[in-house]
Amino acid sequence: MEYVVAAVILLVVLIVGAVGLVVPKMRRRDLPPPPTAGSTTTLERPPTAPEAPVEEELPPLIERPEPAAPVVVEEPPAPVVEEKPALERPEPSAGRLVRLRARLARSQSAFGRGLLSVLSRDHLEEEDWEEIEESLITADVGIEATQVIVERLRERVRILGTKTVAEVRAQLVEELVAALEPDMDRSLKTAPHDGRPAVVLVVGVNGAGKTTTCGKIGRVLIGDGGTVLFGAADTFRAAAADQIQTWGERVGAETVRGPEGGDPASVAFDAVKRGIDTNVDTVLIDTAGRLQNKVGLMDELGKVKRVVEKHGPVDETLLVLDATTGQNGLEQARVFTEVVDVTGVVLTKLDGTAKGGIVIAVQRKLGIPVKLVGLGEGPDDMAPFEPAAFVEALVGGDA
Ligand SMILES: Nc1nc2c(ncn2[C@@H]2O[C@H](COP(=O)(O)OP(=O)(O)OP(=O)(O)O)[C@@H](O)[C@H]2O)c(=O)[nH]1
Ligand SMILES: [Mg+2]
Repeated sequence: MEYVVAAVILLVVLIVGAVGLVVPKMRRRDLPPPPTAGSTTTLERPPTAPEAPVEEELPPLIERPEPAAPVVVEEPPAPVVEEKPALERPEPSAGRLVRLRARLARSQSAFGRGLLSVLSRDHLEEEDWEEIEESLITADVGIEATQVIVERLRERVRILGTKTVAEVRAQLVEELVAALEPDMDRSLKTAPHDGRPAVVLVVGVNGAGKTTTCGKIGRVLIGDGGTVLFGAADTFRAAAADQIQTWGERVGAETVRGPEGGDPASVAFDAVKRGIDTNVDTVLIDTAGRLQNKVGLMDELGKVKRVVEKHGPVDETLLVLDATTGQNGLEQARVFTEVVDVTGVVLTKLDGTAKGGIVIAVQRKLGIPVKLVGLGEGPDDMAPFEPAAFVEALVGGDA
């Protein structure tokens, strides 16, 4: 029995051993031969069956809903942008009188032509000088000023023995310029100082051009890079405040206004206060037109100025005179000056009159410089007053 068991075990061992030797050999035979060094090897790929396209539908990674029918999203209506008037930026004011000269010359040409025709005579007789005098008086130079000018001119012609028309004309121009006192300070005090805005008060009779002048000055100041606030101290009519406010909206200046029929002094006071608080450069106060012989209204104007001065002195009080009112302007200027101490004159509507000589009369009579001239209704039709350019335009021609 023992022999049988031993024989069986031996047989099993032999069989296992034989299998262990044969199977690895069979596997090794399946492998491709190792590449020999230096030979080019083309990798042989075992022929593979062409891959059949995977038809199988893979489940989508992200569950996507079936595309829904396009939903028309209603766009919210575009916000209504309120059309603000585009801010206007005027050109700097330098050299304006030269640009507007043609306009002045056009209206003055009658005066200039008259003078030139007299001056072109060979010899100036007594009546020729009288004619020159008349031309000047007609142009509102004023009797007194005219007499002085003509007297000086005659003297020069006599002493210098002036012969030619061009020479007499040149001398007349010189005399007129001299009569305009070219050395007077015509600068507008509109620059802020002591940490507060400059305050400009604009006064005059009805319809002289005060509101327009405020607007034009505001435009110039803003055009030159400054900031401006308007005080609508004409509380008689709502339309008056609207008028100045419109100017403000066009150039980007705030307007302080009060109730219709309210106290103009308090509106003016509030305007200056607001100007101080908002740190603007210049506050321009437009006042209601008033006749110089209405005592109550002139008192009211005095009060406007006094109340404003609680904030500090007014820097400029501009009297707006309509050039077409002629010598009557002198009386207006005298009374206004007594009430509010006018520091400068703005002569408007010079484009529509041949009476530009009023400039000379105003300055001589009152010693107040004409600082600005109005030469039209347009927003830029205003110029600093320059005596030489003005006289050239007044006399006309370039001879
Ligand atoms: N041709 C011309 N018209 C001007 C000039 N300045 C003002 N005007 C016109 O004169 C009219 C009166 O001007 P306003 O500025 O309203 O005068 P105002 O002094 O404020 O008038 P009130 O407030 O009613 O006293 C307007 O039609 C202006 O367009 C100017 O230099 N030339
Ligand atoms: Mg007005």
